[in-house]
Amino acid sequence: MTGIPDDYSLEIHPASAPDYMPVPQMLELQLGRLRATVRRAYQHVELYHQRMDERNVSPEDIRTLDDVARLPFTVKVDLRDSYPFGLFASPLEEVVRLHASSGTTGKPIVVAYTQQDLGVWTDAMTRTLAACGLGRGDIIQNAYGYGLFTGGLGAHYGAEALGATVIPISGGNTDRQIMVMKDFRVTAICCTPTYFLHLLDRAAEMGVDVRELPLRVGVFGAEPWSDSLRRHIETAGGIKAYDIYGLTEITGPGVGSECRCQVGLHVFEDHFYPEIIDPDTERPVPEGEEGELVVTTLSKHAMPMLRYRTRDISAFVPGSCPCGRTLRRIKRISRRSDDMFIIRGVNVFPSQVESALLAVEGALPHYQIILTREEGLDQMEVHVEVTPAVSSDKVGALENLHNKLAQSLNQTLGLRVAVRLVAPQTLKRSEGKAQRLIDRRNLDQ
Ligand code: DLL
Repeated sequence: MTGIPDDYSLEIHPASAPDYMPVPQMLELQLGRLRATVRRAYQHVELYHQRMDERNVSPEDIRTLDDVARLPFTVKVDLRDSYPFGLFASPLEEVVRLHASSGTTGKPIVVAYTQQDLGVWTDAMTRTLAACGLGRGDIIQNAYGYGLFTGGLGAHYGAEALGATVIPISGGNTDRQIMVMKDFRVTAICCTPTYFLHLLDRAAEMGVDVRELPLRVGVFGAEPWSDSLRRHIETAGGIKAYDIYGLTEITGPGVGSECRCQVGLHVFEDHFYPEIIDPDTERPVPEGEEGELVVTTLSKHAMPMLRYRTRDISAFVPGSCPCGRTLRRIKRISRRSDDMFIIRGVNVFPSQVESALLAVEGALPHYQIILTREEGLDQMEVHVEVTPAVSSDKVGALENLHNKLAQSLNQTLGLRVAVRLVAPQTLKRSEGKAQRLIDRRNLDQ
C-alpha cells in the first residue's frame, strides 16, 4: 500500500516519494531524526545545552514524538543574541553557505548550511515545485530575489534538480521580466504574489495579455495573501496560483507547499516537524484550531532549530488530501502574532525602523509608518518628527537630515523607503500604545 492514487502515479517525481510515505513509517523516521537532532543540538550548541539543562531534559529523554513538548522553544531574539555564528552546530569549515534575514533591530539574523543541508533544502524545493505540477520541460522564471534572501537560490536549486529549465532573472526590472516571459515561452513563474500583480499591471500597459502566453503556473509565497487574491491572479493571469511557505530560520522556502488540490500546504515533515500551539499557554491546540506554527528541523546539521516559534498563525487541516500525499497540511498563513510586516517580500519590524531613525541625530522618537499599495506594488512611507532646533534651521539642515534618515533606513531594512519630515508635535500622540503602523494595503486585491 503506497497510498498513491493510480491516476497520479504517472506524474510523481522520484524526489516526491516521501510525500506519500505510509504514516507509521513517517512517524518512525521523524522520531529517529528528532533524536539525532536533539543530540546534535545539545552537544554542539551552548544555548540548547543550557536551556535543556535548565529544564532537566537530556537527549535520552526524547523517546517518543510527544516528548518534543519537553524541549525548549527557540525565538528570533535567540538568533539576534547569538549573532552572527553562535547557534552553529558545525565548524565553519563544514559550512558552505550563509543566508540572512531581518532581525528585530539593526542587525540581520544569520543562518548556515552544510553541503548536506543544501541537499535537504534542494530536496524540499524539488518536492515543492513538483507539488505545484511542474517538471521536466517546464521553463521556470525565477523572480525571487537572489542574494541573502533565501527565495532566489532556494527555488533555483529546486528547479534545476527537478529537471526544469530555470531562468535566474531575480527580482525587479519589470519590463525585462515581461519580455523574457514572452520570448522564452515561460511556463511557470516564482515570485511574491504582489510582484506578480505588478507584472500583470505592467504587462497590460505594454499591450501584453499574459493569458495568451504559455505561462500556466505561479509559485507564490514569502508574504501573506488571500484566497480572493488567488482567484483574481488566476483569472487575470490565466494560470494556477500555488502558495508556498518557508522561513530563513528553518531553511528558506520549502517548508510547506500546496498541491494541485489547493486546500492547505503540505509540510515536508520528514525534514520539518510542525506543531500548532496556543501562543499564550504554549500548549498544542486541537486539530483544526488556529494557533502559532512551531517548527523543529529534523535533518539540518549546521543549524538545527528546536521548536522555533515562527509567529505565523495557521492551523492543521483535518483529514486526508485527495492528492494522496500523507504529509499533514497547514492552512495558509493568515497573519502573524507579532508586529512584523512584509513589504515587497522584505520582512520589516517596526523596531528596526525605530533603531534606524534613532541612529540619526536630530530625529525625535516620534514616527509613523504608512503602508499603501500602488499599481500592485507595496509602498512604505515613514513620517518623522524633527526636533524644534532642526525645524527652525535652514532648509539645508532639513534636507541633510532627510537624506541621512533615508540612508539609514535603506541600510537597515535593505529597502528603499520614502521619508517625510514633519514639524514638531504634529503626529498624533496616543494615550496608550502608540500607533506606529498604518496599513492601508488591502490584502484582498
Ligand atoms: O520568505 C522564504 C520564502 C521565500 C518563502 C520564497 C516562500 C517563498 P523569510 O524572508 O525569512 O523567508 O520570511 C519568512 O515570511 O515567517 C512568514 O511570516 C512569511 N511568509 C513566507 N511564506 C509565506 C506564505 C521567506 N506563503 C516569513 N504566506 C514567514 C504567508 C509567508 N506568509
